[in-house]
Amino acid sequence: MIPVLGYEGQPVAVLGLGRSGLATARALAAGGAVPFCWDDSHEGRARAEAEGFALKELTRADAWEEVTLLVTSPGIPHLYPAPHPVIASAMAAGVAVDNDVGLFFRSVATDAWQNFDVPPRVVAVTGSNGKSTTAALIDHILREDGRPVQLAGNIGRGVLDLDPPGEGAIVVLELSSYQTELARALTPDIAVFTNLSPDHLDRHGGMGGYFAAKRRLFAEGGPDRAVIGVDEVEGLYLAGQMAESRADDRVISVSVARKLSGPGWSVTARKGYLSERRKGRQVASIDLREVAGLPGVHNHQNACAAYAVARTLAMSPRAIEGALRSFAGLPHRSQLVAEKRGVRYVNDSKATNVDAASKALSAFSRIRWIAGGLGKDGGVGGLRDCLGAVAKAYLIGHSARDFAVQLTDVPVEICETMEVAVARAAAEAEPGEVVLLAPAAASFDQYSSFETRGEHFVRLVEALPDT
Ligand code: UMA
Repeated sequence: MIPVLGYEGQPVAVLGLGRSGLATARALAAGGAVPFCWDDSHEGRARAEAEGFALKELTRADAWEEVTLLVTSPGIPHLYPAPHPVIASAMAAGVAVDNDVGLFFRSVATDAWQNFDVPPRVVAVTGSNGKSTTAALIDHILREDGRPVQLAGNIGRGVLDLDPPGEGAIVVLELSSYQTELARALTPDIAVFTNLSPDHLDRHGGMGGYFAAKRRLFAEGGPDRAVIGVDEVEGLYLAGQMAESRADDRVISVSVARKLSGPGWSVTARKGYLSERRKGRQVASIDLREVAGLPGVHNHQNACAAYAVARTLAMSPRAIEGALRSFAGLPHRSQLVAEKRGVRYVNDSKATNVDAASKALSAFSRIRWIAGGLGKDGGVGGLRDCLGAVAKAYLIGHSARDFAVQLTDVPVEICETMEVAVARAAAEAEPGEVVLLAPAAASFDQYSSFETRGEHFVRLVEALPDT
């Protein structure tokens, strides 16, 4: 763990006792602070008590008299749609509010770093889509190169849970807008912005607030190097703001929509070919079409961003290419589960909305599509232009009938359950086709999470006959 520095002997309140909150309480205690914990749920409080942490009812009016700092968890609203009452009362009492990410950046560099020839570096990845895959891919590429690397953040491990980085180490963080908006310190050496599309707008007061939260990673005077997806206007604007001139190689621009010319540094992917350009010349290229773990244009964007980071860290294009080929993908995100009787089975259970499902559907040329669950506003209406590769849709869950009404251009079958959908799709699929779980809906009507839905799909596929 990374002991939190700067609060020795001081009382610090911790709100939310999930993964990030408990890691924070441990790291505060390790640094000599006196953590007081609170969680609205009985289970959360019980977890902290089981580890010997003191509880303090932060909802009481006199809770702040002797508290220096409140550290809160990303899932707890601090601003919109309304601050959690505990955060509101801390702010009203003039108590500083921070999160584990802010404490990480304040505490990660220690006196020991002065003795390192190569100090540790922190890579932070944000964006709307692809940030988990990009962060995991950077971790994988560097690991394959034998670098001491660790991965944490929104991807599932609290940032204060990391081991203190040693000589030449690299820390890769996936950071959500919830995390970047609140952190009081944000000083990565390399920052990555994958792309931007509407998400979590209720938590940020709209699109402007959402972009502002992510932009905080790129504050003026911030990262030594910024890798920025420029296919949306926000990324283009950010890249322009970071660069001193067109040739400034502090910014590496990434695009999967167009060829980038000019004297700057860019990594683009078009028609499956990754191309790196510097000073107006192509310096390397990679054929991504055969990289099984990264299918589709959205994954090519992730590959470009991870490639750019690895180049910044002095890896050769050929070494990066080798590592891309051995990347297995993340569970539930374009995850190739099996190939049986010439049919590939792909689990994209994380495609819980239309935007993510459209990207999954654009990645393959002939698809048996398993969709449905707890539908979102607009259902699958937004997917009408993305169905060219769909041979048939097998619909499950609460939204099955609504989706069937909307999907007028492709054959559909109401299957209700995953068992029936997998069996029917497997029976009808021809060699060369892909059976794709990309639900375009939340899982909560039939499962506790998108992970349990994806795991069920995987179990059913594994049970299918091999020949
Ligand atoms: N809680 C309260 N009051 C509230 C709300 C929650 O007390 O009003 C308590 C809950 O009872 C629970 C704790 O807060 O005990 C949960 O805190 P949390 O929701 O912040 O979850 P953590 O377990 O700390 O996980 C967080 C991230 N969760 C969220 O951002 C919602 C995890 O990202 C992250 O992996 C983890 O820290 C480690 O850094 C998850 C996520 O869903 C994967 N992220 C969102 C996304 O990807 O879309 C942003």
